[in-house]
Amino acid sequence: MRKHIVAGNWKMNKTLEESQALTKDLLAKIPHDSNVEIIITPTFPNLYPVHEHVKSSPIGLAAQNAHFESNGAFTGEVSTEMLKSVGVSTVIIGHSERRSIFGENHEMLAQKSSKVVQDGMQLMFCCGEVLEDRKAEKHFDVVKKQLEDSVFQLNQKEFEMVVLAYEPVWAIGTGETASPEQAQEMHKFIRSLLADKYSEEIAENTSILYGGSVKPNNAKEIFSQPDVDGGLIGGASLKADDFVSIINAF
Ligand code: G2H
Repeated sequence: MRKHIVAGNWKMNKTLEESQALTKDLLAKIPHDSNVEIIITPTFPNLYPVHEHVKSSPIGLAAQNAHFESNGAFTGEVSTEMLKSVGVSTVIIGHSERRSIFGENHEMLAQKSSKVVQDGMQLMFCCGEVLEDRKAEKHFDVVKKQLEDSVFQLNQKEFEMVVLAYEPVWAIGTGETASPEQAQEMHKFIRSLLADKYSEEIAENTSILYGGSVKPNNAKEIFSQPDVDGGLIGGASLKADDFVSIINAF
């Protein structure tokens, strides 16, 4: 049985005080007996303070990025070892904002993916097409290539540490959501790629999350699709009530 996961991607939001306040609010409101894996992703400086709040709770901690080297002259970067030392167990790699704003290419994403899983962390790998690709009906090809050129470089054992997130770029922070049918169609396609590349077992066991303007009022419909195993939530993860109602949509 694959895991249901709801992950909040806080992006570049929340000061120390605000991060702690949101965490406390979440701890008071989340279901403590849920079968949904709940993850939050504060900014780097706020990971450890938030870890202090969530360490004995059902909330797991993720980082929004990591470098592929362990240490050295890489000004501004953070390694997986450092992240683990402050209580982080999951790393998001390949978010479209990292690709488009910070120029992360397939090669870097492949290196980062390897580093994360080789350090024993859960890798949350994002993929998704831009609007032009969808209009040109190239969205399946684009997503396939994104996976093949990076995260599919992992071997079968390493891939057991992977969670995928399909995030159509045209739906990110825009208020536009893929329809439940569009999400299901892509998730099913991704699962078929996993079966071809790895095995039926990997395909069956890998959680595939949907991301892109998931809100309390559309989460239930999206999560009800058979190949949608949860969500990567941006804007709506910044308010405890919204995030908790998305968790409760399962
Ligand atoms: C997509 C998503 C979270 P939002 O980036 O990764 O953000 O829910 O704000 O569209």
